Amino acid sequence: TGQRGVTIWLTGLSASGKSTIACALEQHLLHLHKFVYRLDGDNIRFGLNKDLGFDEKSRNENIRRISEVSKLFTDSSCITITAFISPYRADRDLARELHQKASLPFLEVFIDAPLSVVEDRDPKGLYKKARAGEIKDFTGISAPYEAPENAEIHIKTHETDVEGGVRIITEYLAKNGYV
Ligand code: GGZ
Repeated sequence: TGQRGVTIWLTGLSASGKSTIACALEQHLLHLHKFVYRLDGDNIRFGLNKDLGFDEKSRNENIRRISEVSKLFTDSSCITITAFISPYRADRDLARELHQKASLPFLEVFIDAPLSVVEDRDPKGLYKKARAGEIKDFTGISAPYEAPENAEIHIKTHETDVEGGVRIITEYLAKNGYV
């Protein structure tokens, strides 16, 4: 098809909107008949990475494996969308480096919303549990989130709706010749 692979790496807090935007972006690209695949907690943390938890070392390993898998998908000329908190800058930098070494394009997308906003959304009640000490090492509450400083794309989900977020990404893809 002449399609060029690219990894679109979404990072952000729980309930920031990563999965929602990833799904909507995937649908949009499928409608354009693109070869696209989405990696998220549902197909990774219950399978390949079901041995991993949420302490720092486990998250490092979670992201390392996802980086390697996304690299393989993208090498097969797939548009690969990943939706993981990926809270550590060093882990995201490693993901980028793995792609760069293989001459594969990598786009970091910061799905940004203030903690107060995501805590207010709290769709699964996880923030409430984390505040109550029922979940330990919870990102934003009792574990760090290191915000990107040089992401290619920055989407503020408290100011932009899902379609707007998808448009920001697809316009970037078009402008840079990926679609
Ligand atoms: C953060 C947690 C935790 C802890 C369970 N900290 O909003 P969700 O529920 O559906 O998505 C979150 C998901 C985060 O997994 P990731 O693989 O994206 O994390 S990382 O990239 O940091 O490895 C959340 C749920 O798992 N969850 N415990 N302690 N999120």
